[in-house]
Amino acid sequence: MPMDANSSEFFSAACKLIPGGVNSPVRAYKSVGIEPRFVDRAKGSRIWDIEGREYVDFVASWGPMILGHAPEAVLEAVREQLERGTSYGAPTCVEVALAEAVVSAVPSIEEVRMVSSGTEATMSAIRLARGYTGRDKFIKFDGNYHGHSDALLVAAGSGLITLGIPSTPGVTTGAAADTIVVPYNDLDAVAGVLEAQGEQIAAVIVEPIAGNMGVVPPRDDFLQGLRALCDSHGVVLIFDEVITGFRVALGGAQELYGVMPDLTTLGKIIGGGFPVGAFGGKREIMEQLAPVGPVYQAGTLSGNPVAMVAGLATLEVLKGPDVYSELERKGKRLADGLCRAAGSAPVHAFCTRVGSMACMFFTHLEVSNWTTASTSDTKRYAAYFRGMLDRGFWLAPSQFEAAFVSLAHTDGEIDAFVEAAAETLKGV
Ligand code: KE4
Repeated sequence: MPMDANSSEFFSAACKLIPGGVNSPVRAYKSVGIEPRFVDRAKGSRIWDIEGREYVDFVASWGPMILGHAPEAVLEAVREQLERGTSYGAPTCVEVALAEAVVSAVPSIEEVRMVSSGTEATMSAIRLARGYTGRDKFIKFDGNYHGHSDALLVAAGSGLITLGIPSTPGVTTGAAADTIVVPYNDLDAVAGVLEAQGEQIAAVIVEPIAGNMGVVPPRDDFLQGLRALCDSHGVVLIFDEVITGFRVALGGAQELYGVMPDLTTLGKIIGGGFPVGAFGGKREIMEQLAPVGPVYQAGTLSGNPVAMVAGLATLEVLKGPDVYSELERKGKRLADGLCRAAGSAPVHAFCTRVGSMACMFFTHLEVSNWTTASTSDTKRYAAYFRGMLDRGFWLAPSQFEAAFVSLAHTDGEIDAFVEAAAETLKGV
């Protein structure tokens, strides 16, 4: 492939070598009606495509780049580690240091196991909850996405919703048989299932702030209610904080809302841009894991030193003063601006936000679950996406994702985003 080829040439070559030309479906831009642009590089809040066009990035690699791209602190730590080797498959001091940072930051975590993706983290957390309780079934919420392990690919959100695949071939009836799906923000539905089958239910897994059907905050009593219901039925409460962990507070959504899960899954930010996932929680549950307990889980590159130093350097910055008040200020500036822009637009659109994660919905309805989120006009979102891209703003190519503000975004860039959105909304 000539290196001076353009995105379209690279994409047609990629499509001959990689299914759909991408290594993760949502990147194919299927729901926004154009071909994807190939990225050349990124730094801070900016990203450049191979045609040399510059954009202000609000995808942040789907969440990890909370400091902005290629932050010096992470580059320095990674450069130093590279000279010492990249993977040993043996215990290292730096994975203890990252475990220490996670345990001290996330209120409910007493012990944590590192893995290499959010999918691995949630798959392992479900297995651990089943092993700990001796029960098979678990509850998830429609529109929540927890990665692509079989039992969790049942009415999942994120890519599946975007690609319009209600559930995916290849997941066997048996694999999905123990997964119960209820509407998000619906405590009565959870109570009903637990009343009927509580003694068979190992866990409830939830995105404490939904980020895979657009950004949908929990209703006031939702998380507290889940905690109480799980307590009364001996069910493990799992917060999937792969997006929200270290995003909405240093201690994640559980710190923000003051609700303690039994297990937490993490990913994205704790890898600082490298492949890392983690699951952690109560010692009594975590010690059911091999080699201490009987529940097996393993991984060649789990705790990989390069990824560990990148994650550690990222968390060190996030532990600094005023970080989350600054992210809150920037997130609010963006969302307030977008609400103003939407308010004066000819279309029905509104912005939802928690902290530095936000999204623009194109629907008349108040969005509280997948049923209401799915009424969004995805064609209008696609037109909004294309208009923003043409004006130099890099957004998630799906109505059912989040936009992320980083510490690197300036007020000027946020205001320019709002101005471009006001312009774009006039024409969608
Ligand atoms: P990964 O396996 O992609 O690292 O994590 C899966 C996962 C688990 N839990 C939550 C709440 C998640 O949001 C994710 C993955 N997020 C999507 C975007 N919303 C990743 C982007 C993609 O699939 O390409």
